[in-house]
Amino acid sequence: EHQAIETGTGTGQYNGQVTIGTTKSGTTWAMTDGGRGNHKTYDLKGAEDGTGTLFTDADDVWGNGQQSNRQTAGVDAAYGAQATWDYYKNVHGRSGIKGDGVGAYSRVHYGDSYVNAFWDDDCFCMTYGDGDNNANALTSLDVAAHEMTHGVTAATAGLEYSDESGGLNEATSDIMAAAVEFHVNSAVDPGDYLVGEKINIFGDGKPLRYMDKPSKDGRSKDSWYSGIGSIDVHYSSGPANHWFYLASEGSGAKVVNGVSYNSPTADNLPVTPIGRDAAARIWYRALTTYMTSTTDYAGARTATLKAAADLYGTNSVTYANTANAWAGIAVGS
Ligand code: ASN
Ligand code: ZN
Repeated sequence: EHQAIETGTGTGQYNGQVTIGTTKSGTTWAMTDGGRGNHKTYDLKGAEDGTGTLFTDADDVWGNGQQSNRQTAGVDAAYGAQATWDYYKNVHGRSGIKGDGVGAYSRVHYGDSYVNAFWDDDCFCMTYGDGDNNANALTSLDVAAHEMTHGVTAATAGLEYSDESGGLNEATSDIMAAAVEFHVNSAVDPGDYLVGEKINIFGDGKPLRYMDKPSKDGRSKDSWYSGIGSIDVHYSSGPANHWFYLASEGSGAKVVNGVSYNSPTADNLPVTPIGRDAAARIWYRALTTYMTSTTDYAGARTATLKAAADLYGTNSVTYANTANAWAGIAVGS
């Protein structure tokens, strides 16, 4: 049967009113993004396996901003996948997670009051819980971009999810999530260097992680040290997240989009920023060209310097300040 590529309107819990790519078949629209490799969004209806039910609709107007409307979480997940697809396509020239133009899929309403979201290499899909008391779905833009980026990492460097490579894998997801958020920079979710600031995961409104000073969460590390590979990958990611902040914005106090940051350096020397776009381009090129499954912090430094040399030249100010940002997290000198 003929399928037409359409653009629907939706209202998510976090992204507000957005347009989402849909597909029309007969008189019914489906949450299948025809312009982005047919990426699909499914309703698991509390199940913890399978794909559940593809979201469909009679008028191509989806969700109402309330979590009680089943489509609302679907809108945010679909929008997150769409924004992340567009970011990789428009900024890095990458078409889809594998770079082959083929969409993956998202599943929302996983389990009961499940407070997490995850990427799974086996289904090559993203999954989102509904949060504590099924009140704050884990479907914010940065969380979606984080999970989808796990797919990009799996399809490229393949950073193993343990030891220092595991921290770099996690940081890659946080870094690209921040880049996606800044790229969209919508009034309802302006770009920031916070992770999960909208999902109220602790019940006190605080974000899950901070990139300017990762130790603000009480667990993540600001700088590299010998042995950091033995802590949880969501905390050994701290120094690389901190590298991205330092490279993007520089050390010290700064306000970006109304959020105050204050980033220290390991050696107390100042870091001059290269800018967020250069930092993201360097990280992406390092990930896709030079990092491997066992890359550690020292290897990540080398990979980004090679990437900076490719993109900007070894005599560039950008190259020098890329290295200075690594010194700021006690990697290299
Ligand atoms: N939300 C977590 C993550 O993407 C799930 C996990 O720990 N695997 O890292
Ligand atoms: Zn992750």
